[in-house]
Amino acid sequence: MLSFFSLTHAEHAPSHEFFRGQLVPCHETPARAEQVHQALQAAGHRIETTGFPDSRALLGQVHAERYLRFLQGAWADWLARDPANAARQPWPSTWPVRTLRSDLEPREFSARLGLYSFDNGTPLSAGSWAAAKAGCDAALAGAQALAGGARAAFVASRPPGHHAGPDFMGGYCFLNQAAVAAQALRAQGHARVAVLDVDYHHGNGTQAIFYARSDVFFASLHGDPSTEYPFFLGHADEEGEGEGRGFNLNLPLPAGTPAERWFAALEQACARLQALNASALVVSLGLDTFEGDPISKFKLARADFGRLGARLAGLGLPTLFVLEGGYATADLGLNAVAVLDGFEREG
Ligand code: OKS
Ligand code: ZN
Repeated sequence: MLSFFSLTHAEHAPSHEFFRGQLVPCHETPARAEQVHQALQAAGHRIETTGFPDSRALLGQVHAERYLRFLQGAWADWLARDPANAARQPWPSTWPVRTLRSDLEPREFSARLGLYSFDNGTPLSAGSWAAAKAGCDAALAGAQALAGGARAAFVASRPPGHHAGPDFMGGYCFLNQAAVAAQALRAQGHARVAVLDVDYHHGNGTQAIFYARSDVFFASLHGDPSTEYPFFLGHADEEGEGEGRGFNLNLPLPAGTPAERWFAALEQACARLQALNASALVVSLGLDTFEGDPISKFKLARADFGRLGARLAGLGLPTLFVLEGGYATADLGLNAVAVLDGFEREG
């Protein structure tokens, strides 16, 4: 399968994250993308690494301009505060929850970081904007490949994107590559695009971006937010609002869910997206549903990823896979290839 991958991903390389209140080495590392890259090459998939189109205009359609301005300038602002910050990671200090105001942007850097974050688990480094933006450019290149007649393509970018919402970062995500891809497919003339999120974690950012829209259907299978990150979105009663009512489907599953139950939920999502006549599919391909994932609790095995690819090929839609989470780094590339090979065997 034709794959798109920007080496710029490596410029996003923070060292530590807050994880359940402790400062620990990052789970989301450059080695992840390198593993995927190597596995794609070893399996004979064609990989494009340069010459991607500029996704800036599309970014303005899925993210707020003031958020994009903040993120693009964030590292320079952090350094302007103190040159010694080059060797430090910034963290948000205060979040505008509930009764606090979020219409104004404070001048203080850590407060602005809080305004545009929903957690303290999304470390920023010098090249975070460049890496995330390059991932969106790769996503646009993937969408254009579909317009050019490709049956499917894979965007192997990092950092991931599905927790990034209209004006916030979170969960290792800054810019929402899957949303950019869906928006690009809409602009190509697909009247309804489906985004199917199979990452272990609910794609709260993607849901938020499209919640009031009927032209992009969002469906997600994920760990039940009553115990699993991101905790504050992803329940079954979130069905969309206004024009978007009926175009959001959440299928939360308990931690420990085995493959058969997971595939039954996948059938529900597939049935809905077919009933809604989606003509193109974006798959937020998180591979942290793997039984060996260190931070997640579903039980999919390598062979299940092949079955997933084959099932999605059966939908018969132009399909763009976009890499999201997955932290069993040594297995990540083989799991990704299993999905793509399963798709190509069936398609
Ligand atoms: C750190 C964040 C904890 C979980 C992040 C999950 C990232 C992910 N406080 N999303 O799909 O894989
Ligand atoms: Zn995840």
